[in-house]
Amino acid sequence: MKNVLAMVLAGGKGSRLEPLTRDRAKPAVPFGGQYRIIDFTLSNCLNSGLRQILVLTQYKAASLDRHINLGWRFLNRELDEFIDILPPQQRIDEQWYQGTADAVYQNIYSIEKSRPEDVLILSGDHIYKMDYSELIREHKLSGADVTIACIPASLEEGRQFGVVQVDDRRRIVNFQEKPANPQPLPDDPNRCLASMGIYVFKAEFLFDELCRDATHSDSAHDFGKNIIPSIIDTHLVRAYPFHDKNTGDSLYWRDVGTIDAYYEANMDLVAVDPELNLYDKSWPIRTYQPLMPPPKFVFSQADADDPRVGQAWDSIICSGSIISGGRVLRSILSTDVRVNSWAEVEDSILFDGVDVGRHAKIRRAIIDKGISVPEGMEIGYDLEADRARGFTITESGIVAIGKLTGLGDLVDT
Ligand code: ADQ
Ligand code: ADP
Repeated sequence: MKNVLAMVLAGGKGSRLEPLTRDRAKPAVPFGGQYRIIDFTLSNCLNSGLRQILVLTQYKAASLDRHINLGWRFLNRELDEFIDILPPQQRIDEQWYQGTADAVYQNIYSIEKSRPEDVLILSGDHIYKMDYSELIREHKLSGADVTIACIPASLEEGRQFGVVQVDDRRRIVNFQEKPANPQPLPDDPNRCLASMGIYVFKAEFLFDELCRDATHSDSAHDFGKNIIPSIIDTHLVRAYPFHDKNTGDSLYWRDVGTIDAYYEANMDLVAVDPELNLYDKSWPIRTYQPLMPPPKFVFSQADADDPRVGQAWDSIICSGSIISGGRVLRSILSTDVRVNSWAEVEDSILFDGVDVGRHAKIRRAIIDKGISVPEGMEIGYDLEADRARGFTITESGIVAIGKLTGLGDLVDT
């Protein structure tokens, strides 16, 4: 792994995750209580033995920047190990990045500095566990110019991805970016083979291709749209089948690109037997954790007729949170959350510092950082009323409440 440089593209806007991406880039969106989405890709890098990692930021990077600075600064530069953030200020020309290839091209000097043999290009947008060292080993052994990690997807999903066709030695013979009619797999008419946007390039080849593409004014300077399709016929581009570190048949790789997908992926974690195991010591997911006291559950027995319970069932409760006389069911509570007496929280995701007032009831909601829910307010029970309050309601009826400008208190109307 010593000669491999990993580049994590972390500049995506994540517009479909609004309002959670109103003030932060998609890779910085909190996940599973104490993580941010990018923690999965960075942990995969570390667990795979990669020690030279560049993170390319662009859109609303302040919170991502802070998270990486606080939680991911432990590698030793004296040993030539680093996780560095490359903000767009260091670009070659004055333009804002165009496509993903442009983002890498603009940082070509930073890449060349570490003289890699191969460059692994990753996205900071996905939740999954993958050992990149197997992909890199196969890439080196096969002598491919580029190796692309691929996963079977439904034809419907295929329209959002790069779709590949391979020959019997897994050479990619056709690549179409987001095709209207994805071509199915030969042995499965309902599924196609999708690019995960994970590429290993021979470094020299990558530099040549980026420089060539930069001179084409009609190019969108994007790996999926331009670079990959243009080299299929002339170079050896191979597909690598994704293996999940969790073993078993299910291939866990989630784009969490919409609020509904994000909600489902979080809710999977509180299932009795989640598809994504965060407790696997052989594949730890690291993050930044603020110093907080342990979570606490307070149950008042002062009055036998008073049903004030401080309990949580089938839930993830992070440090610093206090459930004091409230009830929490199938939910994820991030750090420093308060659930006060007689309040009820069900099937919901509460970010850092959310305070749920007495008698408030919350169901199927996502509530962003620091919001105080006033006493007695109901969220997720009358969706029309929630919409009228300005909350986002998704197709499947999840209520998402973004950070507020101003006081941070919801006003009960
Ligand atoms: P898309 O999903 O459309 O397709 P894209 O928008 O190109 O992905 O973003 C890829 C990654 O780069 C994301 O992590 C995003 O955050 C980041 N990114 C985008 N623009 C950036 C910029 N200017 N600077 C820094 N980072 C940036 C791609 C491929 C498909 C493939 C899917 C798999 O094009 O072929 O199937 O990923 O998800
Ligand atoms: P995160 O919630 O992801 O931890 P931060 O609280 O660090 O993010 O905020 C990220 C960036 O967004 C910061 O630059 C901050 O100043 C800005 N920001 C946070 N909340 C708001 C808001 N309500 N309106 C405008 N900008 C905000």
